[in-house]
Amino acid sequence: MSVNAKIVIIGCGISGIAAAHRLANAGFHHVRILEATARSGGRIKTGRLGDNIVEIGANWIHGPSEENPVFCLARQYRLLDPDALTPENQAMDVGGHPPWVPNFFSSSGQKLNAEDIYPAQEMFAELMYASSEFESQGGEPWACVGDFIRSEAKRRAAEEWKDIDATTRSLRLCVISNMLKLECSVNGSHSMDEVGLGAYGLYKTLPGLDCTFPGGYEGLIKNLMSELPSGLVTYNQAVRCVHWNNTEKRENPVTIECDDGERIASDHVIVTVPLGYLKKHHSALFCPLLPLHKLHSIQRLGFGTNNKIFVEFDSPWWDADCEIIHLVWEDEDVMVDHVPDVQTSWIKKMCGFTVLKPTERYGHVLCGWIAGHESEYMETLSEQEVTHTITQLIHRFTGNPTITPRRVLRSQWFHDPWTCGSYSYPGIGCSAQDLDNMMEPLPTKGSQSQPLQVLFAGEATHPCYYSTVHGALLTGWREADRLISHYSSISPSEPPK
Ligand code: 6YU
Repeated sequence: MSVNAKIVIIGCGISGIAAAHRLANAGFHHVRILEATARSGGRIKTGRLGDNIVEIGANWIHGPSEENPVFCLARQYRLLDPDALTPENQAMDVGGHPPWVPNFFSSSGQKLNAEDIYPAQEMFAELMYASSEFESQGGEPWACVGDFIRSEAKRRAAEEWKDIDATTRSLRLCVISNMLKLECSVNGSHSMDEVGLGAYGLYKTLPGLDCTFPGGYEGLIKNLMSELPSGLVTYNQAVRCVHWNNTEKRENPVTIECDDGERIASDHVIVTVPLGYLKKHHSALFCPLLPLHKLHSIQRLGFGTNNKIFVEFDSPWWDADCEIIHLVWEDEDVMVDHVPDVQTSWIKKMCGFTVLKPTERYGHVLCGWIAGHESEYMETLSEQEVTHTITQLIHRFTGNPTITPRRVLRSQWFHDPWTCGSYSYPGIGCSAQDLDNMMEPLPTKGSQSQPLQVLFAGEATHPCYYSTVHGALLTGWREADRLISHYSSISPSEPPK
């Protein structure tokens, strides 16, 4: 197939790249990507901390197995460690929660006994599993995941832990607060009170134990980019407005207006800007405005902030086999996942650290996780202030005032003007219909205008893999396929312009 239709893709993240790849391979000659920044990859961003490679954005391949296109591409490009390729690794089904070896530290400087904590971890895991079991049909007992977890944990604690001493029971409830904060990071939400219970089960996991890219996630982007025709991407070219349904002209019904004033006439545009950007700029980005049902779905879906704070040490203060460090505040037995005063106690939102492994590759580097408005506030502080607060935190939780981080590096996704947060989650009142609305092309069905003028891709448009790289990639392919089948259905005697 050789097609002359003019297609503009807004955004050079994985979804935009995937769409361009598919279209170029199908014989579309006039495909352009317009990217606001100077780089490809979007929320896939590999950085450096001293000699170490660290991921500022996406970290893992979630569910690395045959069904995961990111895993298949990474394998094809030889970007993975042998461990990740084994059939055993691919077959492990952990339901999105890898069984990491934990260390628990408390705010009074104690390393906690795993046996005291385990029942709280187990109860929390059961309640998270139960949260994903509700249908989006209004039958759920609470509107949000946070209320469901708190009320069930309270009820079960009173029943199941009634015979244990008050101190241990209180500590277990504090552990539940820690787990709620961790879930805020996983979901990219400010609080689990903002995550809808009815739609929580829409997210689907794939088998396979999550793995990383030893040479950095951006290796995937570099390989894909090397297979695109050169000059296809224009960098530092932000789009200001998509003028669609341009009724004067039947040819090129879409005009893309860029920040620098350039106007590009096209037949189709694939919009891949993040949901955070869309929430903030939708009214300026589309002329005419988006239909109301689409706008309401953009508003109902959640898009919060999850940031990382990398900290390097000369030597470890955690166990050799430890993979995750939980920080348990002993004054949080009321099961809270956000702090009362962001400016003075933002650090209490940090749920803990994952340990970068293997040690031979990374040395002693931890990745701290902090979500929500506390995370957004952290972004406004200087690197010195963040380093100082992290150092105080570690002194407090280890009881060792001599530990000094060698280097610190944090991400700042909320203040990235082209992302405005980290990734999407189902907000309160969301349903599968909202994700359908997100991906619906414009003009909507039934309109007399030229079809498929504006198409939508990006992680927030995937019906069950939203918030992931594989979800984003699949949406790019989906929208490319939509155009490919549209042009395949036009008879050769009536070639497109
Ligand atoms: C994953 C992971 N991961 C951590 C952190 C982040 C994300 N994700 P892009 O934004 O990439 O591209 C859009 C482009 O558009 C961009 O380049 C812009 O500059 C450009 N643009 C914007 N406006 C423009 C304009 N006006 N004009 C021109 N250009 C414009 N995913 O698989 N594994 O470990 C993580 C993580 C800190 C920030 C992640 C992870 C999410 C992915 O990074 C993300 O989905 C994709 O990269 C998005 O690609 P895209 O093309 O759509 O947009 C049970 C249950 C719970 C449910 N949740 C499960 C949790 C799973 C998510 N886990 C994430 C965890 C981490 C740690």
